[in-house]
Amino acid sequence: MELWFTENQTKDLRLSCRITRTLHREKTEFQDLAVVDTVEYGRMLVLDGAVQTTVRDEFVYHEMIAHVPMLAHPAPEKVLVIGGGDGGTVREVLKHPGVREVTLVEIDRRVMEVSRDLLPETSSGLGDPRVNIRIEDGIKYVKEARRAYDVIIVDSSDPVGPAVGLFSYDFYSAVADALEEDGIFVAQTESPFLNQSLIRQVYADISRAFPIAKLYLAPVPTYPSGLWSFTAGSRVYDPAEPRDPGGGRSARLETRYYTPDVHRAAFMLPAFVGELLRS
Ligand code: SPD
Repeated sequence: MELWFTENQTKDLRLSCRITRTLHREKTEFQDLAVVDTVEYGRMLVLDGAVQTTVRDEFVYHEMIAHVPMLAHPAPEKVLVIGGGDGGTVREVLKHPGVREVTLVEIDRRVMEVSRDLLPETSSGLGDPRVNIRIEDGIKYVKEARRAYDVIIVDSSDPVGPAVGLFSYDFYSAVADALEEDGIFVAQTESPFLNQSLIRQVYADISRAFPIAKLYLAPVPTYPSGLWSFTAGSRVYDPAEPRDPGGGRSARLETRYYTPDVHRAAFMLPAFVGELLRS
């Protein structure tokens, strides 16, 4: 008998992966949580039916959401990650030796607990002494922080359920206040093929909250359409430029996707995406 997991990516589009087993399934306080073993992409974390991360392609997403802001800032020491309870973004942030403290704010304790049990490669940084884990609402947390972080990364799920408020001008403006004057913010901002009106709105809102707003792209095969966007906001540094004189910082990073050239190239947008941001 064949077993398949199917994500309804839109009402007219599905991604199906053959699975060998379901390791975990529960209804948490916030969402439906599952972990399955797929044949093509390895172990997969699924929230409310949507793929969050797979062992085989997670490096692209986590390296690009973490190293772009971390390298665009000249010396990040204090980092806040909102969402990302699987730990993949924290693992990448910790690769920067100058980091003194990473605060991870995850609303759903079970995402973190299950990831620690079943996704050991992804969650490997969560026990690091520099990591401070808070199980609470990221929106509330950010509203109470002032000039506290060099980098803020929003590694959220899609804008449904608990993540809706993370895609709003009010939230981006609170993020701007929570950052140091020269801090950098990045959020995952969905698919340029399938979520065009959302991307337009998010880009407009981030541009209102920050003098510099830039969108960049990376391929994530298991996310809807396979092409994913991230949007960065900043008051001082250009997020598209790695601040790495002599190449020392990036040379020390162990990465499989990120390089300083990939960093710059990710901001070179295809015509239809550039058009989307101008419309
Ligand atoms: N369509 C799913 C998008 C999920 C983006 N965030 C995933 C979290 C991985 N750390």
